[in-house]
Amino acid sequence: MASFSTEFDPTLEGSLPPDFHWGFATAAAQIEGAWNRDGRGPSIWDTFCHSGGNIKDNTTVDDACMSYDLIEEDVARMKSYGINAYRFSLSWSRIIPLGGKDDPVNEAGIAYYSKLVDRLLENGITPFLTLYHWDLPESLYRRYGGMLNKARYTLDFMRYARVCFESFGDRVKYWITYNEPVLSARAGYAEGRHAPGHTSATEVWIVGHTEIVSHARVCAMYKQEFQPTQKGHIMITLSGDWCEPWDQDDPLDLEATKRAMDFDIGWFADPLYGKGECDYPASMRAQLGDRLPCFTAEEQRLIRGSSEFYGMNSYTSHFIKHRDGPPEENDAKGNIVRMDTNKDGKERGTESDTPWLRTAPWGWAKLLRWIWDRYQLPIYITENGTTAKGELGWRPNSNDDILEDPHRIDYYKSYVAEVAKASQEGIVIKSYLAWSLLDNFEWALGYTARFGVTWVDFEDPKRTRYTKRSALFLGEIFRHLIAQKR
Ligand code: GBH
Repeated sequence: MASFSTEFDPTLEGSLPPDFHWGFATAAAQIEGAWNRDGRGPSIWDTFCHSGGNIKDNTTVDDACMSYDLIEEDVARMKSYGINAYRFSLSWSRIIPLGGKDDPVNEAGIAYYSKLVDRLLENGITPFLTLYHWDLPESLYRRYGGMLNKARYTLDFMRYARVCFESFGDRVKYWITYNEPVLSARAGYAEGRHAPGHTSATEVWIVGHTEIVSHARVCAMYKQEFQPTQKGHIMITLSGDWCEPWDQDDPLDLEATKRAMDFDIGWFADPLYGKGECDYPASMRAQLGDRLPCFTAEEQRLIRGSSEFYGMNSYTSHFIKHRDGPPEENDAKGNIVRMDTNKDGKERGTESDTPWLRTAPWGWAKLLRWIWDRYQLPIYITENGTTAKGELGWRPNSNDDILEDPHRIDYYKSYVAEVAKASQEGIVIKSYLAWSLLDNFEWALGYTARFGVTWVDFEDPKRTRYTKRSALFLGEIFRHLIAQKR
């Protein structure tokens, strides 16, 4: 299998602009390891893993992919894949071990990320930095309940952000405040699947409110104090998949579908980017009543327009059925059921190795247009990718063995083609960052879901990496799609 280029659609050649960013995304807790080294303090994910029973394969993030130790090797690998952008997250408790605004800064943590940023830039790779990808410092959770305390948390988050802007902002021009705030609030505080493992009907809405308000305050601070000299950009990354009614002719399914997208996307996107008053979607107010906090006038002004671009993570598409009867007490999805087929038996897509995820580019194409029409600002795709069956049991035959992953190649080929087509239509898309550079710690699923374009040997104390074919495929297709600078 020497080259894929013969398979590429000639009508899409050069459809992406010369300054298009393509590359991979990762997150600190999922890859770094070195959880207690060089002064790092614990995060709620360390505690969640160590307390046992929360992770499918009973593993921890203690060592993960050992990326803390292997950055030279990993950057060399990125370079060999031909990427021009890399999105990673900072471990707050590596930078400020106790997390708080008056707590000491850990210079070793700053030095680590500073070196990573330098290595990327030396290799022509633009860094995208996420401030918060779910790993709250454990001590803030203990002190005052973390995000449950908006006033105290926000001051601590702002100070952490300030340290990051001061330390890296001379070189880093793309900042992401939160990764998928819906997910960290919902899975962590309503469903209990993620740290800190709460199952509450009220906390999830408080945590979400803290996230959006603290995001907006950090954006205001960045724009006022740093952007004039550093000339970077700031945004938030939202998750969300396209939803389609299970029964097109059932008004209850039509409503449920709209509700599903309100709860998954509109919860944050409407206040941030919507028209009219800055508020949560009406369908959420209807279901949740006064469990959903209200914005003050000052918060409304800060939130609307705070994020400069639409940061977008999406993986699949769903058919949505209404649920009969009232929602479960801690429902945070809009009282719906997700289905793999619609009423006529149409499948949403080919299975991956992960039940929630199917290859469904038809919905991704619709979602790109929906976001563009509804929120009208440039889109940065910050995550998209899949697992593939058979990779858990794979073993390399030699050091340079390549894992053939046709399922992932088909996925990427179809999703990236939709990005190119949307771009030809005039939808402004600025980046495509695939999830993920490496197989890594998939939260509650531990190491049992491999999303990487690089296979990692988790039984090997050195965490040896092996290339998957899809890494090379992506390089080739983006060389075909990105127009040459003239
Ligand atoms: C992203 O989350 C994360 O940012 C990243 O850290 C993660 O590794 C990656 O994607 C792959 O999962 O209710 O059982 O149907 C993805 C968010 C996770 C949202 C699965 C929808 C559905 C689970 N998605 N979730 S279920």
